Amino acid sequence: MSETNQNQTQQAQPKRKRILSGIQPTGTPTLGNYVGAVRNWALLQKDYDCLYMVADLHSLTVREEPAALRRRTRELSALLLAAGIDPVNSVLFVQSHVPSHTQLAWVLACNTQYGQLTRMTQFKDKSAKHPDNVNGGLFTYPVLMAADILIYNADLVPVGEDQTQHLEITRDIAQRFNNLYGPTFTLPDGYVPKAGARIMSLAEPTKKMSKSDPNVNSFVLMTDDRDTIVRKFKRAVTDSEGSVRYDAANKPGVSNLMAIYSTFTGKSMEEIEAEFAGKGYGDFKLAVAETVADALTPIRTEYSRILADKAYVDGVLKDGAARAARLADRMVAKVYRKIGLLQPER
Ligand code: ATP
Ligand code: LTN
Repeated sequence: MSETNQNQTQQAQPKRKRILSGIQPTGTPTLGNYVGAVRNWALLQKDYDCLYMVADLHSLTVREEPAALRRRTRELSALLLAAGIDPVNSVLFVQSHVPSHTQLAWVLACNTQYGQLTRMTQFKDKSAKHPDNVNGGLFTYPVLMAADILIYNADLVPVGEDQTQHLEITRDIAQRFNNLYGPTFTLPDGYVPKAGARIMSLAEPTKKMSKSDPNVNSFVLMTDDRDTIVRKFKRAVTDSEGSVRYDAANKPGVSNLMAIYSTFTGKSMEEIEAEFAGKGYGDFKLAVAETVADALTPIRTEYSRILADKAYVDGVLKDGAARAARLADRMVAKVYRKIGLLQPER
């Protein structure tokens, strides 16, 4: 192809939209993290330019042993690769490896109102959970998250439902900044799956399934083996009615299991009700467990293989950080210029 033709072809192709998302290395990801976020991260790679990040700085808001944090950061990276994140076409990196995120976070913090931050439900929840460590990082957490997103001009942010408030504040911060200093940031949209955006705890189905829950029976981990998955689903809290029927308000346990089953099989709630009509919870729980185990087993196998090659994982992260930093550094320089920070001599 001649150079002119090539240029024309390139011009004809619309620019692909950009995605950024992150996950904290606070424990092994659960089925909730998978269905609400990670699975979509892998699927969306086909149509978007994607950056995926292990949010290690965000995880500092909860106290953790340094050695465990280091180990979990590498493990989570390996698990994301095992779940289908393609490190060549997407960018996989660790948040702290790209220092400009924290540089932008400071500027954004100076453009975010105290009152706005006090309204964040995650801040209220986490403060209640860790009353001995209500630190400044927990309070400014959404500002760093806004920086993660805005620094790449991300168009779309795939997350579970619990993060929608953080996306709203991100748009707010971006809008306010653009009004003050001229068009700078893209206003990002959330990508929250229709089904599975809020998988509930198996032990207390009115609470969200969370990887930092102290009760190991409350979650299924992405790395659990088949026997463990079956055991956890068998123990899942249901109700005494004995019929598989969707009613989130009155039958939260059964409805949660139906939602999980639906996201993996594509079946509607009506189809699931028909499938298990006249059958007990035992059969239903086993079917859900087997379906989940079928989906997670290949990821678990791939995870062990990838994690054994530490040099490979570290190499991916090094390459990812370099590619991310090229974009992020440029945005910070632009923001610094716009707000009037004197440019240093180069
Ligand atoms: P922690 O328990 O440490 O608060 P977490 O399990 O909530 O962690 P995060 O790292 O905060 O996990 O979240 C990673 C992604 O997974 C986010 O997009 C979040 O919205 C999504 N997610 C978390 N829990 C669930 C859930 N129960 N159902 C659906 N999506 C979820
Ligand atoms: N707060 C998110 C993790 C996170 C994130 C991000 C998600 C940190 N930075 C940027 C999307 C975009 C959470 O899942 N708790």
